[in-house]
Amino acid sequence: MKNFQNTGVRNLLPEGGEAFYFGKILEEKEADDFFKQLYDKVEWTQDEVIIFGKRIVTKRETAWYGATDFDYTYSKITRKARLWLPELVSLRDLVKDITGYEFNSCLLNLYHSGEEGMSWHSDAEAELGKDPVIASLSLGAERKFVLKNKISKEKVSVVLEPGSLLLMQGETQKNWLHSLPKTKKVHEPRINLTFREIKKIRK
Ligand SMILES: O=C(O)CCC(=O)C(=O)O
Ligand SMILES: [Mn+2]
Repeated sequence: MKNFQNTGVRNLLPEGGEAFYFGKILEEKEADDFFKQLYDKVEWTQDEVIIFGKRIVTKRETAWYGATDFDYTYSKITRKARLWLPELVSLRDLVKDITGYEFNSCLLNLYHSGEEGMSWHSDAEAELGKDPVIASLSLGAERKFVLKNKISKEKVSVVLEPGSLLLMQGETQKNWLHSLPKTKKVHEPRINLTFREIKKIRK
C-alpha cells in the first residue's frame, strides 16, 4: 500500500482506511476537453438496478472499459466491458504517474444534473479482491462526495472539483460506505471515472 502523506496529500479518514484527495490534477481546459470527448464518445447505457426484485432503470448512465472485453457484474446485471478509448488510456496513465498504481478497468458514471446521484455503497465486489485500490477522477460539475463509517456512522465529506483525483485504498471499502448525494443546487452534468483493478478476469 502506498503512502502519500509526505507528498502533502492528506488522508481524509480518521481511521479504518485511506482516502487521499489530490485536488485538481488536470488544468481547466484539459478537464473540459476530456469531459466533452468522453460525453460524446463513451457508449453510455442507462443503469439498471434490482430493488426488491424489481428492475429499475436509473437516469444515471454508466459504462465499463478495460484492456479486454471481460464480463462484469454491476448491481446484479452482467455486461461486457468495452475496449479502452484513447482518452481513457491517457487518463489511466496520468493517474498511474501520480499514484504509482496500474489499473485494468474503468467504470464511468454520467450524472446529468444534481438530480442524479449514487446511494450509500462500498466497492467490494469479489472481482476487485481484498482491500481494492480505487482512483476516482471527476470531470464537469463540482459535487459533494461523502464517506460514512459503517460502525460509528461518522461522516467525512469532500467537494470533488472538476479535474480532481480521489484515491481510496487500504480497508476503506471494508469499513466505510460512500455516496454522491443528490442536490438541487447543481444543474450541470458530471462525469466520474473510477479506475479499478479487476483481479479475476471472466470472459
Ligand atoms: O461519482 C462518484 O464520485 C462516485 C462513484 C462511485 O462511487 C462508483 O462508481 O462506485
Ligand atoms: Mn463507489
